[in-house]
Amino acid sequence: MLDYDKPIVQKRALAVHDISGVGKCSLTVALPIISAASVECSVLPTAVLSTHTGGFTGYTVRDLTEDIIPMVRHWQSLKVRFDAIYTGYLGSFSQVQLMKKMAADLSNENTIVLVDPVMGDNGRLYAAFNEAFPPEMLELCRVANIIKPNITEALFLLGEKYQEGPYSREYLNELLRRLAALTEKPSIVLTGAWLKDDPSRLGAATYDRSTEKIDYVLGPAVEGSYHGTGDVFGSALVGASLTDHSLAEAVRIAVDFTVRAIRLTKAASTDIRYGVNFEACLGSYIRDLGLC
Ligand code: PXL
Repeated sequence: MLDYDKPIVQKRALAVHDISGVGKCSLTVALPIISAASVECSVLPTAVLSTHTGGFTGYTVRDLTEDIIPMVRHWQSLKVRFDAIYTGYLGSFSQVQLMKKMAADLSNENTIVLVDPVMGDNGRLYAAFNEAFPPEMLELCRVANIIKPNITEALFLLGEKYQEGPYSREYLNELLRRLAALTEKPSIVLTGAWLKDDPSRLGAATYDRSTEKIDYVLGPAVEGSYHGTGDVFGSALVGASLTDHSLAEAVRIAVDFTVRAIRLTKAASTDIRYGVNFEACLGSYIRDLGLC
């Protein structure tokens, strides 16, 4: 129970994503989930779209690159600093470069910079990106404390060919080690970890930079590729990381939350383009965080 008379210093995260009006991803997911962790979720919107670009056609896009520098300058004039900076879908090279330059200006000495190098899935880049984009994204990954690629994004960062799962443990361990060598600084949370020796489960493989240890955090595998689950998982990871959980604990909480939302959505047989019913799982997420 909260003691309403006790002074609480609230943590503040900055979510840097687009707003896709319909489709449940990016900011429409980050805001409610990070807020559920009792963390203030400030936003730096990178673009406004009518829907996300995965599986819809005819969507509108308004790029907001021009607004990024003035917004950040204003926050600097107010001396605003964030406990976490969480970047996701960045629509252009210049947005990636701006975020790389600005992350330090908005950080304090303990800020967690979590970069989700959103670029593609299932072996392919999303509609807005071409092959020149991954090397730019790699530069942003190098200033992060945690990166959260899926297998497709990890292989694009490494410049390697996509492989279909399930994977051997050795393959994923090596992939993590190569990515760790390439990025030098961040811990890595690799999503879509699906093992040949345990194919009924799916989750994340983690490389903890401080210990160089690799771990697997798995839950039941649910068939189907549900849109926006990367953002649901990433947002839950940010919330858990800012509520005093270790990387391993935060990944466990985020995997459990995402799996529950996917199971509920599968049971309801809704169109996978419209995202997952994470809202119904916020109560159990808050409980897992130990907040009630
Ligand atoms: O969930 C990733 C994402 C975010 N934002 C936009 C997207 C996608 C993936 O397709 O298109 C606009």
